[in-house]
Amino acid sequence: MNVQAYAVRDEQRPPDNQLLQVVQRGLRSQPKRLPSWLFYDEQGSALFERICEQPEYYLTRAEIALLDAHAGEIAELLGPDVRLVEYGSGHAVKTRLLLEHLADPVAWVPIELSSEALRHGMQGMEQHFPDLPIQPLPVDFTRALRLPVPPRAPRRTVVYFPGSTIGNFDEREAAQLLRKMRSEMGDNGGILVGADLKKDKSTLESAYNDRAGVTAAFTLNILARLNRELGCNFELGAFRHRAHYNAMAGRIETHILSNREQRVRVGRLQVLFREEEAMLVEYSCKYSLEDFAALAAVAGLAVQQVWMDPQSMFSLQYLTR
Ligand code: AVI
Repeated sequence: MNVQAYAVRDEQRPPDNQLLQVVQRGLRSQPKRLPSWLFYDEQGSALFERICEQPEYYLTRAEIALLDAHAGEIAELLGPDVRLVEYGSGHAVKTRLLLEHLADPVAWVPIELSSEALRHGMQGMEQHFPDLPIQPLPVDFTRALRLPVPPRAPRRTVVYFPGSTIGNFDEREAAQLLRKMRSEMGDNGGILVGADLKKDKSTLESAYNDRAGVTAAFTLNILARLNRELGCNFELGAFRHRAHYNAMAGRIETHILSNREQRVRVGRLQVLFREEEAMLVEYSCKYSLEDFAALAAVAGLAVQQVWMDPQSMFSLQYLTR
């Protein structure tokens, strides 16, 4: 899926030459934190693909089951002549399930920063829907967008944001992002967004601590990436992954922990890690239906319809003005 993501708190994805400054700033702050878009280099994106196949990571399977069961009904609600603008389209597997049911879509606008993932997603789509106009945008969807002029006037623009990637933003950022989508979709438009649901702690923690250790490798790949791209000297064996569910905040919080006191070179900076010091790298927020309706309301949106998979693990929500 190669999802490109996504800020932890205030960090914004920087131009490449600012990577060092962003990392240094995060490692100077107390507590230390790093932005979660750092997960998604080529290796990290491949690891995320593998996470989606792990038996404990129910999110992807649940969302696909949901689309299998309800895509026809969803398409009916969206109506004909839709322009589908997809945030973080990646390989766009789920999009195909939806497009199979959409009547006369005007265009698919995949927004994806990774050119490799964008190409892959477009190839698959061209094969399945040779007549579908595709208008790719190789940009960061968190930034202001200039949508391409559609080939014909759509009846409505729908922003599609699957995968519960919205959960990787904190509340303030998520509301900001929904507000941005609201202005992009226009008066008659809508937002179709995947939102993972609150559930028992053990199911949630297992999903982010799979037995095969793929999620742990995904997390530690951030340090490997900093070694590769910034010439840091993180010793991967001296750190570990920890994902725990903060029930009060309703989110999985993923940290990288230092196994011992150690110093690491980050550019000209020598960063001291204390034994057991934790560095925040990701939030994965989980919602009740009420939580999500409240979040939508902050962004000036109302939930029109909610679909869930047969086990009620995951939701797809249609928001309008
Ligand atoms: C992309 N995003 C929705 C994933 C999630 O579940 O928060 C990223 C992830 N992190 C660890 N496992 C998966």
